Parts: sequence; structure tokens; C-alpha cells
Amino acid sequence: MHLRVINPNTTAGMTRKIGEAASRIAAPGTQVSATNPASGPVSIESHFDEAVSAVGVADEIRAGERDQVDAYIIACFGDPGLLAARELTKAPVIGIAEAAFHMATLISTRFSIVTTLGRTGIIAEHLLQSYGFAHHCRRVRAAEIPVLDLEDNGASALDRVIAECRRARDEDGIGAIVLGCGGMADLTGEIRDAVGLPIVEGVTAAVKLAEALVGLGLGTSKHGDLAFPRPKPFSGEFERFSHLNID
Ligand code: 5HY
Repeated sequence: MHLRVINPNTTAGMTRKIGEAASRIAAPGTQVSATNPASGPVSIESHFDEAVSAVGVADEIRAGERDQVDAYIIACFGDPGLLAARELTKAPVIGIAEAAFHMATLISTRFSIVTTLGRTGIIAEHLLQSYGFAHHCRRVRAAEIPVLDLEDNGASALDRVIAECRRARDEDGIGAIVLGCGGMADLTGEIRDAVGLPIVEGVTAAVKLAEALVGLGLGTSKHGDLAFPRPKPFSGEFERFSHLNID
């Protein structure tokens, strides 16, 4: 199967790192390709960043359909544009936050999330609510690091993430920790060794869920709200979405 991992921000180094983490965990026979939109924010740290990045995700799904991709992963912890992306394909589309929540509740009754900036915590809380996992999550914590510190100041960023994970372990009465950023995809082992709790990372969790869905022959349902969008004119810079004649 061909699995396309989409990093919704435009930082190529982070896309590469996410792609490598996905390839490492993928089963033999799963071909992984990783892309990011040409246009959009270098990192996603606000509702506005999310809104803009969702269009880039749609473009990457359209590109993946031309490449006959079998499944997609949206590798940003806000799962930006997830439902819109599902409308554009019959293939499974998995958001790393949703994937991590599912996996965490299979191995623990309560988990906490450790994300980057406190201001993005609300985005994770909204997802917990809409996905129905709010009662499983004890706290959404933040290491208070900008997303790109994971690229540029890796060591100190890791120290802050580990420190916050240790506080979660000692204060939240939890059985597992969910890492709240795609840019942490390569840090799972180091954090697990330093904290001593199961660490659930969304990119790798999503790879396994994508393989399971494709293995079961399951894709995005085209009955109901995830049916292909009705073709219509789009204007200006979005004219490329005009008369989407899919299927
Ligand atoms: C992410 N931002 O996974 C989110 C993390 C966050 O650019 N990739 C980003 O803090 O919401």
C-alpha cells in the first residue's frame, strides 16, 4: 500500500522527520511518501494557522489522488481540514490527534496530552470533545515551546517536553501520555525512557491505523456527509477547486 503523510505546515525539515518516523514503523510492503503544501504557515500554532493550512491539506489530497495513494495521514496535532480531506477521497484519512486518542484509550483509562504552546491546548480540547475522548483525558499540558524549536533548538525543546511529561506522570493520575505535535514524531523513545510511562505518538499511531483500515478493505464512506463535494464554481485563487469532478 502507498501511504501519504501530509505535514500541513510548510517546514520541509519537519516533513522529512515525520516521513522518516512513519517509514520506520511501517510494515514491509507499506510505501511511505511525505509531503507538505507549497503555500501556508511554517508552523501551526493558532486557529488562523489551522484555517489556512486546511486548504493546503486539500491540495495535497488532490495531488495524492493523482498519485493513486491508498491512505493519508494529516500529521499536525490539530487534525486541520480532516473532514474536508475525507470528502475528497475514498481512501482512509487519519489525523494524528484522533489516532493517538484511540491508541491511548486502548492501553490506559486516563491519559494526559503534552503539546507545544499553551494557546494551542484549546484546539486539542475541542478535538477531545468532538471525537468523544474528553472523559479519558485528565489534562492538556504545554511545554511552552514554539513548534519550530523542535527543529532549531531540539535539545532544550526535548528537555522542556520531558519535564512537562514528568509533571503529568507525577500529578495527573494517568496511565499514558499523548505527544501533542507532529514535530515530536522522532522523540517517542527518548521521552519514554526518561519518563517511564507509555508514550503515544500520533504519526506512528496513524500509520498502524491506516494499515489496519486498508488491510480490512475499509475506506472513507461516500454515503452521507463525507460524500464528494458537489461540483461548483470557485473564484479567484481558489478557481482550481472549481467543478471538482471526482469519482
Ligand atoms: C503540529 N503545529 O503538530 C502542531 C502542533 C501544535 O505545526 N504541527 C504544527 O502545537 O498544535
